[in-house]
Amino acid sequence: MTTRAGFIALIGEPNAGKSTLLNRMVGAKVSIVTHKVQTTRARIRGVAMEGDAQLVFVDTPGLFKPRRRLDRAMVAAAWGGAADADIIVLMVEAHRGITEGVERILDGLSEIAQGRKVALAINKIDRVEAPALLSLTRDLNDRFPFAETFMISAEKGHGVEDLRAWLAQHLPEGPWLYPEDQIADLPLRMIAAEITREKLTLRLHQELPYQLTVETENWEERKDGSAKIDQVIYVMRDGHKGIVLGKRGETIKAVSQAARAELEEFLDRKVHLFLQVKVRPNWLEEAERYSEMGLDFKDGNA
Ligand SMILES: Nc1nc2c(ncn2[C@@H]2O[C@H](COP(=O)(O)OP(=O)(O)OP(=O)(O)O)[C@@H](O)[C@H]2O)c(=O)[nH]1
Ligand SMILES: [Mg+2]
Repeated sequence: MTTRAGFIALIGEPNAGKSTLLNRMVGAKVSIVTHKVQTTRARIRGVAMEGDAQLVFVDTPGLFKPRRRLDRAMVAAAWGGAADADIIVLMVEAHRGITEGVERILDGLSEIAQGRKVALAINKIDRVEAPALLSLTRDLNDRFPFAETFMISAEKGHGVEDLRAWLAQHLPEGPWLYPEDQIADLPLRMIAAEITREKLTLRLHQELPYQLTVETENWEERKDGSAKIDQVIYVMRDGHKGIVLGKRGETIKAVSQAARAELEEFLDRKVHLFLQVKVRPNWLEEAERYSEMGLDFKDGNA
């Protein structure tokens, strides 16, 4: 049997639907998704099988103009993911078209592509009419020599099978990189922290989600089969702590309940989740916070 295997980097602007597509390809939620930009902070690998091919999808942080150290580290992680991949899939939102951000990505892509196959996935086609898609496809292909264009809805599933089949055909021949039943390459404690961060991001407004981070401090397997998970939410100011806790602790309680429910489903067992909020004014400048997130602190150097 000839097997195929390789890495497929999903890149695009924040909110393009990269994590949604990764989860759909894998058939499980391994990367968090929100309606807000800059949700994904590090590279997240998800594994999918298609016939004799093993597709290792690499979800990356969105590409945007970085301002802070964290932003720079995220953008570096995204370009690094693309540079290491066998195939790159650029995701563009159908209804937004060629934005300034997309233009910048196309410029960067020309530099790093170097003979690598790059496919275009126009996502969220459920939001536009067909004629608009044709002209967008033409305009994008005029700007970059994409190997193939796909029109998809990562959320609804349209076109995803065709993309998967094409990717499987174009991966290099070689042995599988992960056991056949593995779906993610991310420590459980990190997935658990990401789930909590998703619930926080969904409930908190404006800049706050971008000024906090979540870490799993302790994970204890109990004799009764349950897991006791302790997590810390680092915020930058006292006032932020108050907002995260909410009136009479209502916000943190809701976050904790939602995160625990999802963790129980993911782990398929009972979970005791304990969240603690700590004020850490300088966490954005602490190397340890970056390694916990799976980012390289030095990538954030200005
Ligand atoms: N209508 C529609 N919405 C979609 C589709 N795919 C993703 N979305 C929504 O777009 C939003 C962003 O999706 P994500 O998967 O988090 O996007 P992302 O590219 O990973 O974003 P970052 O991690 O911030 O870079 C979410 O609200 C998704 O539900 C789609 O095909 N159609
Ligand atoms: Mg994402």
